[in-house]
Amino acid sequence: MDLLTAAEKIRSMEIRGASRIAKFAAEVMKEHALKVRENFDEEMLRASQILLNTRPTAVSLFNAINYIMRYRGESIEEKRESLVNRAEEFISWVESAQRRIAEIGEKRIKDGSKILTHCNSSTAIAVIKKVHEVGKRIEVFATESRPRWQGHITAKQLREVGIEVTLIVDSAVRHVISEVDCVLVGADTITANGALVNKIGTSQVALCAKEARVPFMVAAETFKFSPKTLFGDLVQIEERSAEEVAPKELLELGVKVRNPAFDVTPRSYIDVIITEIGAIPPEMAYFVIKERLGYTGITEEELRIDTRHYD
Ligand code: RUB
Repeated sequence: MDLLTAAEKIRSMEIRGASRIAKFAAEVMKEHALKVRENFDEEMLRASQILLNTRPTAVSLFNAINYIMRYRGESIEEKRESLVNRAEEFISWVESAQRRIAEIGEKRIKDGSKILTHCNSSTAIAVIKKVHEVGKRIEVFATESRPRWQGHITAKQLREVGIEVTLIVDSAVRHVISEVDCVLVGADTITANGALVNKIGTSQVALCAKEARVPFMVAAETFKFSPKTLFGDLVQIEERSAEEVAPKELLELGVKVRNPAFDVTPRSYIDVIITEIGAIPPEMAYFVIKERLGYTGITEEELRIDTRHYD
């Protein structure tokens, strides 16, 4: 697949969800590196830019590209080999992290639980499927997740493995929250101060959960933590087209539409973040970025150099 087709698949959301986007970008970078014959550095930089310009919010894409672009080598062949190895390492990180998160997360959900989830997170779903696999009886409330209806994908994926699922409209969360034992969602980005950026509506779910004293859990691989936020960068919230929300007739009347695709849940609403290195409080985000992602002792300037082509 050529680079522009791949980028369009992410932009149009044919490939979506923070983990899938990151893994797909790694596959595309690898495939592209295998085709490059000359000007390897420039060509891979160009590929990075094209992929990074697709969707702005999920830091997993940035972390994937940043990881892969730290290839080393003198000759083009050495560089290619190093890049391909790093892309493959990243892909196996995605796969193994999700398996580990499922094992850790399963223990946090009791037999007989009713779980509410929002949008379609492959990581949250991996946990829910694991709970079902080990024989606990569970039920899931899945929100529709307007305007793109990712909740339908969630409902289908859970139903296909025999899990009880009830689909609700996004605005029914407060109505059903008293029947729910825990909320489990995925993440697009976790900031240095432990805030969660995830599908629009997540913060309303968190608000309802807090008021009803229902635990709010996040399933997120460590590559969803944002190094850039250490230096004060704000996470860019993607605004998508009005056509996703409103029919043509309304738009023609001059009705304005806002369509933010993500929102921010402050850390005080989050009970635990289940990562592949453990179930941690959101306050640990800083250490995940510093120690796990290897930004130990790095200065802002070094981060800028490291990622200058991604801004
Ligand atoms: C998807 C979304 C998901 C996260 C986590 O948004 O918000 O909750 O990406 O998913 P979109 P995963 O559909 O706009 O990409 O756990 O699969 O990484």
